[in-house]
Amino acid sequence: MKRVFEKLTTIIEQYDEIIISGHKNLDLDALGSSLGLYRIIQSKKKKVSIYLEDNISNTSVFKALEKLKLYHIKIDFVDEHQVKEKDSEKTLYIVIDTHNLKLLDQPWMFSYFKHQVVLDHHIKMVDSLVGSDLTYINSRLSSMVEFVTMYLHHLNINVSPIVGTIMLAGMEIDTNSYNIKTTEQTYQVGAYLMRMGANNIDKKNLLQESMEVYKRRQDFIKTSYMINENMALCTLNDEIFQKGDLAQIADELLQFDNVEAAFAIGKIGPNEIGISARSVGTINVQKMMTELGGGGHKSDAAAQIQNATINQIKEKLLEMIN
Ligand SMILES: [Mn+2]
Repeated sequence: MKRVFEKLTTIIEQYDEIIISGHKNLDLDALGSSLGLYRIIQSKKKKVSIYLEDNISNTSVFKALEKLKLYHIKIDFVDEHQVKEKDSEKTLYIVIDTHNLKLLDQPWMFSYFKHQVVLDHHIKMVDSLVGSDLTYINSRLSSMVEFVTMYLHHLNINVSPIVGTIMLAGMEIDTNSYNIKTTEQTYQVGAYLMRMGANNIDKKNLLQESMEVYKRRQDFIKTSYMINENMALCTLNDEIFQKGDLAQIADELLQFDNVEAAFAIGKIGPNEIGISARSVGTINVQKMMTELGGGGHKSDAAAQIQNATINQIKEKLLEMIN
């Protein structure tokens, strides 16, 4: 990876301003690696900011942002409007932890900037983003935190203990607590972050709830089934959920074999049912959700229905599909 680090350094040095962006539904790996990279760019005396989506749905990320404030770590986070004010020719846009345009919170940003870098560790897709300056996709890495920590190590740059903690937590999430994609290097990176002062109590606190939420989501995913040859459905129980929970389940169902569209239906209020729909792009779910009174995009849509039951919405959906 030494060569990539050197290339990246050369690229960073060419720009006065750089924006880092993770994927939508930002998680701790995307945030942690962005923070590490932020530190590197800052050390090169460049203006740097991290794009942050409007609604943070991930509890761990929310907690991490609170912790940064608590420890007085100043990070320049920017929103969509602030990004629009940046010079699209002179600013470098770095996408980290995804190489899928559809997984960007604001897909327009990618082509808006003339110069881009794409850094990811997910298995390469056919329609992957290509950065004008650099594309580096390495699926042997456990996480983008692993990559950025190796980079920090290469440059001999430190991060603050709380950033180290967030990074360590991000790596733990992506490796499912060092059970998958974990190599000798992953542990070395963990050791390096501990040396920076990463704190296990803070880390546990960041992860605690999210692990429960994760497991709960997995339980529902287990009960999901195919409604025809290319569509999957998950119906939740009688508890009240957040709209974001439904979206995440539908999103996750897309990763399975043959699934081109996925739906999650559940209660989002005492008298309100929510349905979230996702597609890989081949099936127009917006049309379906519009019929249910909702809307969205071709591959990402939802509807909220008052005074209905989960079963009624499920039946409507099945009717529509048949
Ligand atoms: Mn990741």
